[in-house]
Amino acid sequence: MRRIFVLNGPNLNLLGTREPGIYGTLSLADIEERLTARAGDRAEIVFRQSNHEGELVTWIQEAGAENAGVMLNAGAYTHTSVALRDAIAGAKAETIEIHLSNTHAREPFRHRSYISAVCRGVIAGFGPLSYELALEALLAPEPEAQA
Ligand code: CA2
Repeated sequence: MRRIFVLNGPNLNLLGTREPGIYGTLSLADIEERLTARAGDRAEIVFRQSNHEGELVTWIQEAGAENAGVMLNAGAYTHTSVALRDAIAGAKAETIEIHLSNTHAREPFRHRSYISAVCRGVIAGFGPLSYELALEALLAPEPEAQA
């Protein structure tokens, strides 16, 4: 079964406790549960969160080594991290950048992503549904394989 690493960056462990107007009321554990249920027997979900940039880099490398898919909500590192960008580019794991909020509708410093250019695609602004949409994108057949 295909493995999909769902990697969450800094402060996302606080989801559901503060800022519900921006990030909703679900906790990260709730999102994991919904995603795992949606994946069913289509994929094994490996769901992790870290507040440390280097740990996220290590997990991207791990996903790349086993040819797994990656869904990455890099949190604030999205807007700062050359290290994450290099890890994604080097690992060659198919990676989708995800965000709960629409970062382009927020402060200007959130409009720039260091990682978008090395990701397969970006899904932002749909709350927890962003995670589920990214899962469907990763599991969808390649366009040329569609009927
Ligand atoms: O919208 C997203 O998913 C973000 O990646 C969330 C990051 C933010 O820095 C990005 O610009 C967009 C922040 C996650 C912090 O989450 C919190 C949740 C509850 C309370 C405080 C922070």
